[in-house]
Amino acid sequence: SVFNCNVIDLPKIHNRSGNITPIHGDLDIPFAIKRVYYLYDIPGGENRGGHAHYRLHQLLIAASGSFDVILDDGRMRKTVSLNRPNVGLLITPGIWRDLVNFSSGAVLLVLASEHYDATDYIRDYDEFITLTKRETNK
Ligand code: T46
Repeated sequence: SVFNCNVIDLPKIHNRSGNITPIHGDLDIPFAIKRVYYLYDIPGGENRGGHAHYRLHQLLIAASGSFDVILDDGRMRKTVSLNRPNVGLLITPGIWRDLVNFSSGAVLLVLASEHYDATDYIRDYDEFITLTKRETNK
């Protein structure tokens, strides 16, 4: 559920010449990292996301700038604002996400537990709701 999608404080090594945030899979975050990708050059007013995943675990980081993540488990919604490079949002499988309000120059860094797999996406919201209902009735 959205209750399992928590914000994680990441390590920060600070000195007068700036900061470093190292992230170790399985240590700083609860999954091994198989893929890294980042979204950038997002035109003003554009939204991303609009899907859920069957298996993928992800950590979303605002490496630069800011954006809002609307999480939806089929029962409840919660919105998380990301705006610091040493904070990550964990998204567990089965959560619909919409990414909105990107600041200009925002960079969204994603650490992912699986390689890219187009069949892992649920891109139809009605289908997502049907699947979450089936899940709760088990
Ligand atoms: C997510 C949010 C935060 C690939 O070929 N390989 C990849 O690793 C990715 C991530 C995407 N693609 C292709 C698939 C589409 O043809 O890139 C195109 C755009 O992908 P999508 O419409 O899924 O983009 P977003 O920004 O809506 O979603 C992406 C991730 O797909 C998704 O897992 O959680 O970023």
